[in-house]
Amino acid sequence: MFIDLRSDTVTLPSPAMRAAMAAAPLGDDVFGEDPTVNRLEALAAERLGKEAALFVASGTMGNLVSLLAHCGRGDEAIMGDAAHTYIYEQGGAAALGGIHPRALPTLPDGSLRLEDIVAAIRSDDQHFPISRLVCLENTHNRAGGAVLTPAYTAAVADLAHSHGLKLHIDGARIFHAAVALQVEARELAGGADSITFCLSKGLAAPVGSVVCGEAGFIRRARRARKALGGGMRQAGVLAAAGIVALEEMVERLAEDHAHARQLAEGLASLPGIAVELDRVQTNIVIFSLDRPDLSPAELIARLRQRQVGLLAIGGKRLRAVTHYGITAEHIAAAIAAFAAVLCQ
Ligand code: TLP
Repeated sequence: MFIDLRSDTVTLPSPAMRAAMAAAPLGDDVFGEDPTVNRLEALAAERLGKEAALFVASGTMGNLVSLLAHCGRGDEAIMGDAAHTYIYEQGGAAALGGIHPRALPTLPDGSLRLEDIVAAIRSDDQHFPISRLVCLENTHNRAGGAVLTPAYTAAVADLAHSHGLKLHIDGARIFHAAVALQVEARELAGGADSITFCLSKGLAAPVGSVVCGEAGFIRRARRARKALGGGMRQAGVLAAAGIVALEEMVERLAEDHAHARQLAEGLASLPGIAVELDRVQTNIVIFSLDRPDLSPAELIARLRQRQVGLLAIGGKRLRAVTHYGITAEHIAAAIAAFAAVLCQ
């Protein structure tokens, strides 16, 4: 069996999801008439403590419609230089929305310095774009799944609001953060004006993400979704799996976190591998390979021959992600495969 640690996006729907998809009552969601989409949106809004929600095709679409709903052309969005929105979304907000990204250093724990945010907010001067939005990411992908606390998020929200800016959270893995911190997801979304989370990563639904925020914001995001071609008609067939994801798949994320720790500790003992164990807080393990005789690409190729999948994320860094379908036995087998490659 292939032990696929490349991403939690590879998860397959559970039997309960397949059954719910087959049985879901459907309608035309662009008319607002798909009862299953409506149920998912109400459930998501309630879980995130927001007024309303919008089902979208992907995390990328969720972030993009959020930025389009908050910002106009020529407005500026402040974000980390390691943020998914900055690195991995094709610059969509700039390309499609004319939104100028202002990148600040992302700290190793996934946060932005409050002083850096304040310093980046533009004064009222015709030379400058208008600062409109701050974006955070929780958990932080390139910071190895690090979590941002409710206190930090509230501090950024207060700061943004006191300068007339909004706060968006890319919460693709917000439920991982909630489980790791043992808080409700709504506490992590507290002061944010919008939050996107993904159903199709650790929560194992086959497709989709949800954007949550106040009703007027969601109306604007819905318009943006339609313009992007994201009006999905009988989307309840997908939303049904999302409902199961929210109701049945959140608590089990603790297993994925335990497996990530098991993997990180196993890797830390191998020659040429460096893992910062403190940074392994959820289901992502980022480590570096420092061996003159082996490049990250070669390590990946050799592990693939041994039925283990990983991703290279630049330089000497590699990433492994645990998820639904990966067991403690798979992790033990993966560590044995690493040992066979690195110690031969
Ligand atoms: N991340 C993917 C890749 O794009 C890197 C992964 O394998 O981790 N926000 C965050 C924090 C994400 O990690 C991702 C996906 C997204 C947004 C985008 O979600 P999708 O892939 O649904 O567009």
